[in-house]
Amino acid sequence: MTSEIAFEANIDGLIGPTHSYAGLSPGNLASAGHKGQVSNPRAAVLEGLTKMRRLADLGVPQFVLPPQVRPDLAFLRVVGFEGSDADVLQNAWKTAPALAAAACSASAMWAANAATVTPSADSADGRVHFTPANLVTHLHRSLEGGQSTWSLRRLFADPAHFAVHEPLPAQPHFADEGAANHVRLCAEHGAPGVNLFVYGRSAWETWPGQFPARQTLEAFEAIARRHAAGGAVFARQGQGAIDGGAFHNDVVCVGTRTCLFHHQGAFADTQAVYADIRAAAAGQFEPVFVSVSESDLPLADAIQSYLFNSQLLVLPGEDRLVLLAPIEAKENPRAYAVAQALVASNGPIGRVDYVDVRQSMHNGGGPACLRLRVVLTPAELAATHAAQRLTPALHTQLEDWAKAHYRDRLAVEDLADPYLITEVQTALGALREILDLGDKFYNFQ
Ligand code: SUG
Repeated sequence: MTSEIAFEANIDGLIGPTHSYAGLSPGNLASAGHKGQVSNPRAAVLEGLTKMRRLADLGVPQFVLPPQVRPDLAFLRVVGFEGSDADVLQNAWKTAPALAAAACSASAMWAANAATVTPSADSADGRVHFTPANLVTHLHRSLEGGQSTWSLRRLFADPAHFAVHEPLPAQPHFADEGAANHVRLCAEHGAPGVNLFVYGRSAWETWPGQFPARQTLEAFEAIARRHAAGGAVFARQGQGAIDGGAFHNDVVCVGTRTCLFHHQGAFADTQAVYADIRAAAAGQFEPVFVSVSESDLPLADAIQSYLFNSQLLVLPGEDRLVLLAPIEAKENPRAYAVAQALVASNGPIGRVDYVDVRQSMHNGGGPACLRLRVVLTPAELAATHAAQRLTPALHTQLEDWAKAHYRDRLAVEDLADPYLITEVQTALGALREILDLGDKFYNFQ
């Protein structure tokens, strides 16, 4: 246990070269709405890098999580496709396009789904604990857990400070989507916190809605148990929120320090959630709840604008929190009015800034989806893999790398192009050097 000064580091997923719009996520309205459109992977990765650079320039420790290998030929071989790499990809697209599309998705970019994290201030053994998410609800996302585990173990390798667990058993009972459904509140980052775990269903019930409830209570109970996480509060998502397109809680809720900012419909029982958080925080801090009503911001606008899928930041030299929202929240008149009112109200949020991550937004991934938050003490920060920390020099190097290797146009049918396999492997081979990931990091030579 520690209450020494600590920082919230951001680990952003570097958007991969196969970023595309295949409409793979039922319940995610943006993904369905952009199905079949032509993507621009180069613009996507550059948008992500610009966001990372902005955070680093603001004084936030910023790290890069490398893309995973896609197309995932190992997966296609497991499900019966044989022959050369080109044969495997082309036959899969010909005879089982749903499997082929899943194998090509760049969805590991959404690092908020990479893992659930318990900082050392909250864990019984004083280490930072990670449980990579199994993401079993959607096939394309279920391919991520193994590589995410591997990747987090590279970045957080020191066992004296970090424990990167295995994902939970990969079946619906333990359906887990990681930090997208977890909010940590605290007096300050290094002090013990309240860990709010938001679930969509219990493992024993059938979800009555039209869209899947992706997170089970049992998954979060297991994670809280294995991390020995203090201050645990379990809250049920509002069914209306999931039915309206909030497939993760971070589409309608974000929290930092003492502030929980959420849509009125985020939770099944808001007053119970407030009472449980207050009880868990007693003696530590007084939580501040900022709820936005349905009349000020209808759920449909919250989901279209992604106002809540923002990064709520503690910045050096700023008294109040800064909300880094997607540009779509500025363009939606209702969301913009809410943002303006927040700042004027003299509450915990002092400024709202905007960032353009449109390529990711079109698949339902806003600024908050692209990053995994990890609270680190100075000693823990020093124990991370330094080559993955974003500096101005690394930013420039990664921009040049992306411009050299990424296409600026990718239609879904282009994913069947066997040349894409070589292109991606060449790009990732170069990235492996830039980020000093080691020869064995990727499963190709
Ligand atoms: O799981 N979209 C992702 C978006 C994840 C957003 N993350 C958070 N809310 N934290 C998903 O639905 C769409 C991919 C496609 O359709 O090609 C996708 O997987």
